Amino acid sequence: MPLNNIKAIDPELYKLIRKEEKRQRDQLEMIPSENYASSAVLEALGTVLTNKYSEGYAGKRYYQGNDNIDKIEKLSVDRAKQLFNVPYANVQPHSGSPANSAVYFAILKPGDLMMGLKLSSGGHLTHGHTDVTLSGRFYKSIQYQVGEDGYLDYDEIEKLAMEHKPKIIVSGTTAYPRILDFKRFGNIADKAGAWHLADISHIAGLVAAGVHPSPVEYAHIVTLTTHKTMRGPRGAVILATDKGLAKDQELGVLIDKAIIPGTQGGPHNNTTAAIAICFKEAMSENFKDYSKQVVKNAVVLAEELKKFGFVLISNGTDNHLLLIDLNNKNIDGWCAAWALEYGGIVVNRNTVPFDKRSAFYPSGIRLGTPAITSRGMGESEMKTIAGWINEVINIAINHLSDDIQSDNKEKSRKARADFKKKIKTNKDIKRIADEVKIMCTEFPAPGLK
Ligand code: DSN
Repeated sequence: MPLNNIKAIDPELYKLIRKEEKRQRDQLEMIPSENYASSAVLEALGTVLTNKYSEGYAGKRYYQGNDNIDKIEKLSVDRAKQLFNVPYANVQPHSGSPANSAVYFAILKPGDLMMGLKLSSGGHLTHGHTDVTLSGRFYKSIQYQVGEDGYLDYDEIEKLAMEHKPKIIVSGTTAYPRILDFKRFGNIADKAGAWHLADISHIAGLVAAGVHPSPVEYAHIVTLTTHKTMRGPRGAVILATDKGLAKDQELGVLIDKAIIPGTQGGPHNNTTAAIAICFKEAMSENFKDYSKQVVKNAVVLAEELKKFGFVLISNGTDNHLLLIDLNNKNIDGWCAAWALEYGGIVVNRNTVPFDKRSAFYPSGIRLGTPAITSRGMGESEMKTIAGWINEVINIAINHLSDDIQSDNKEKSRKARADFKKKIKTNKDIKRIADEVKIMCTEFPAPGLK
């Protein structure tokens, strides 16, 4: 992108944006919730649509001058309905957390009981995590977790649901590498008399492409973000299904009202347009092939990492992500993630189920294939990447000191700073970062070409 005006007005910011572009170009983006939006999506985000206020919905706005915005929002809504085969869509949520909050606002009362997957088992903050979150503070919450094998235990979920009779059951994950049985979740919700919200933010692209089973037949409401496997702009969508409208024919009205005036003001119209583009792109054969490759790549990466002795939660993956439990390697996720970043491989540290460490210094790392697959990388690159990950972690292990795990916070902080310094300047880590860069040059990223 030219960015000539930014360069003229704000050279300091211009440099930072160019640096971030370079980072995204030269490194392997392996955070599973990230991706490269297409040039068309990026263009839509930078249009004059950002100038307009449009509180309300098409044909019923509180501001004048919305004829064009009405048509754009309608296009986006119609494409959402077509892509996911649902009768209702709201494309205005500013992102995933506001989308979930709006759903709760639409159908729950403060103090109602909700049920979702525990954060440390791969759930999300908005799925009822403790009272540090809105969902955990304004609603009562019970949480289910994965079993020792890393898989969801549906009998246990059913037992919990029947015992507590929550008003809503959320099926949805942010760090779960296996197929979700939405049919079983739907049956459990029906039996318990609960609403079933499927939060498919992570797997939305795989669902749209038919690579992961769709929850639409079994959930009343579906939420998704548009920037992860969907490969669109940073945004979110709420869908109501036929099953949801059968439970309450006013469901669409409740959700509309929960967005505005309930929890948001004006929609971000530039994002709405970019979502319309993203959904158009997702209807292509190309996107289906891409999504299949995302999963193939994740499976190969998992198998290769296992050969190096890495322990994967649930022993592998069915989707776009892997969760590595580093306990057997005696390195925590913080040290591993920093070492990998210096080696040009960007992942995020993550708790693993039943983690004994904190969320800030957890036992695992989470990595995924959506962004690197958008660059066109395939199985052979996954093998190379697994080799680099193994090499980096081994180098990192050789530079750990006992003080890193000290209970003395100051000692630990200093030891971690020393570790980072040593790893950053390590010649083998630098060599790997250079090798990564060469591979990245061979696979230009969409939107950065
Ligand atoms: N932050 C997202 C993720 O990385 O999974 C969830 O909101």
